[in-house]
Amino acid sequence: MKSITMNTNVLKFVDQSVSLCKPDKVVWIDGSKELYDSLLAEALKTGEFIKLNQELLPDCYLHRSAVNDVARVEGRTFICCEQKDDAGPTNNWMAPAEAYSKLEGIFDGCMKGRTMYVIPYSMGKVGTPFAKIGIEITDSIYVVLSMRIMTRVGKEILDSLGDSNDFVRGLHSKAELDEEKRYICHFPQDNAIWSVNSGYGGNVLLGKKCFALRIASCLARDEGWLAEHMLILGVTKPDGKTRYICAAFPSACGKTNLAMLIPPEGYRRKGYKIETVGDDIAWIRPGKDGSLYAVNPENGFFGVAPGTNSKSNPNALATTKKDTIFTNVVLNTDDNTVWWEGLGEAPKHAVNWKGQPWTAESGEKGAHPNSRFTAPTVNCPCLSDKFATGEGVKISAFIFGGRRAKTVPLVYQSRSWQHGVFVGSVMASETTAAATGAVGVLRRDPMAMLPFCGYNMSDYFRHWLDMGKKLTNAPKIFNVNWFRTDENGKFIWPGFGDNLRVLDWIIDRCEDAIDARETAIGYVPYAKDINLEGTDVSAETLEGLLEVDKKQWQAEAESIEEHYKKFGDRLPKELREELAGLKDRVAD
Ligand code: OXD
Ligand code: MN
Repeated sequence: MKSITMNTNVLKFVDQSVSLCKPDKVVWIDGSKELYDSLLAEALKTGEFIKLNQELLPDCYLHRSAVNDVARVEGRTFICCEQKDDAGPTNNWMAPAEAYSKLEGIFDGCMKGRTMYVIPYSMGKVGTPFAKIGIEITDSIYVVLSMRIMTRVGKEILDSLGDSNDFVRGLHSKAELDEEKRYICHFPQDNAIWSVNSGYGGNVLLGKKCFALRIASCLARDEGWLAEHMLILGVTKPDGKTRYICAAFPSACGKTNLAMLIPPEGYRRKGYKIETVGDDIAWIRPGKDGSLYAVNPENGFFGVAPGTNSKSNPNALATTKKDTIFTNVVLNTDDNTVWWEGLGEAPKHAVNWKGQPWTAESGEKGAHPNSRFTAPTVNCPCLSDKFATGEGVKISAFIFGGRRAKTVPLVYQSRSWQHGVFVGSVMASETTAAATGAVGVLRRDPMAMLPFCGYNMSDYFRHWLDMGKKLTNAPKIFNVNWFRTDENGKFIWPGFGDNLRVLDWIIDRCEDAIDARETAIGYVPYAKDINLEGTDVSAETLEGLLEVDKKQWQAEAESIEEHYKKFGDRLPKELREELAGLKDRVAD
C-alpha cells in the first residue's frame, strides 16, 4: 500500500522498521471506515475478535489475550537512558545500545508472513498546545482497532505533523508472545518505545502508559509541564460554577468510579453535577495566570471491567454499551453478551476469559480480574464539554490517595505545596491485579507514578517542587482514603457517590470558605463540615474516620524513612525536611 505522507522522518522510521521486521506488506492506517471494516472482518475471520450481540451491544467485540499475557509487566519494562542513575532506583534500566541490540535480535524477521500496520495518532486534540503526535507500528489488528478508540488516529494527524520530526516512534510486535522475550523498552532521548512479545493493552497500546506517561513525563520535565497518572473531573456546585480536580490513585483503586461519580440524591436535588474530563492520564500545563490547566490526552477509556456495575459506576457501564472492545471477560453464550464478576447474576451458559466452558458453580472467576473494556470517551454520559475542545481546565485541587486500612484519615489537606509534594511522594496502597505480582501487599507508589515515571523519581519530585515555585495560583493538595476498615475488615466509609461529600469539603477549602483542624499531618475537617445527610454514617463514625493517631503516624514516619532510603542523596532536601517536620509533630 502506498504511504500517506511525504514526511521523510516518518518514511525513514517505517523503512527501518520494515527492514528489521520484514513484514509481507505494510498498511497505513488512514482513519477510513473502509479500512477499519476490512481489518475487523479479518479479525473476525481469524478469531482474534468475536462479534457480540449487535442489537444489545452494537459494534462491540470480545477479544482474548494469551493466558500468559493479561497485565502490564513491570519486571520487563525498562527505561533505556545512558546513565542508570537517570532511570533511578524505581525503574528497570538497560543501556540504550544494549536494549536496541537485544530487541533487534527479537524483532528481526518477526513480521514475516504478517502485515505491518502504521498508525499515526495524536495524544491530545490536534491543533491545541497540549497535542503530541506518535506513530505506532504494529502487527496486531487488536492494537489498530484499540488505538482507534484510545487515541485520535488517521491521515489528518500526518497532515498536522507536516515535515516535522517531532513524533514519538513506537514499534510493537506480538512476535511469539514469548514471556521470556517480552520487553517494553522506552528510549527517552530518542522519543522511542519498543514493545515486543505481548498483546495486552497496557503493554502494547503505546499511546497510553508508554507515551502519555513514561515518555511524556520526560518531555514534561524538559518543557516545564506535568504528565500525570490522574483523573480529571469537574464538580458543579449549586452556584453553577464548575471547579476541576485532578486525582491520582494507584491502579484499580476506584479511579474510573470517582471520575464518573454520580452525586447522592440530596446533592443532585441541590444542583450538584459531576462531569468527567478524564479517568487515567492528565497533561497539565501552567497558564499565564499562574494556575495549572489540565487535559486528558486520551480519546477512550481502558477500564477494569470486574466490579463495574449499575451501582458502582452506571456511567462507565453505559459507556460500554456500544463501540467497545472487551478483553478477557466472560462470554454469555445464551445471548452473546458479556459478563464479569460484580455484574449481577452469572450467566447460565458461558465461556470464561480463557475461552473454556464455565459456570459460576465452578468456584473459579469467569472474567480475568484485570479484564478490560476499551470504549470511546464520547460514549460517557457525564463527559464534560471541555473534553471535546481539548482546552485545559483550570485545576483547583490535586488529590492523592490509596487503599489504607488504617492510619490515613478520610481526607486531609497538605500544609503547603511543598508538603503536598511530600504527601504525594509517600503515597501507598495495597497492590491490585492490574500489575502482575503479589496482590494485597502494601507498596509505596509516589503520585501513583511508580510504574510510569520515565526518569529518576527524585528528579521527578524536584520537578514538582520547582513547578510549585512558578505558580502564583497553585492548586491545593489533598490526600484521601476511602478504604479505612473496621475491626472486621469492613470498609467504614460508603465510598462511590458519597465521595462527593469529601470533594465538597475540598472545594470549600480551596476557596477559603471553611475552617479546618490543624493536626500533625495537615488540615483535617471538623466532623460537622462533612455533610452526612442521607448516609448511614454517624457523626461518631466520621470522627473515627478523621482521627489522626500519633502512634500509628510514628510507625508511618519510620516506614516513610525506609521508603526514602532508596532514593539516597538525590532525594530533594525539602522532602527530608518535610519528613523531619512530620516526625517532630507526631512525637509524644
Ligand atoms: C491502568 C493502570 O491500566 O494504571 O490504567 O494499570
Ligand atoms: Mn492507570
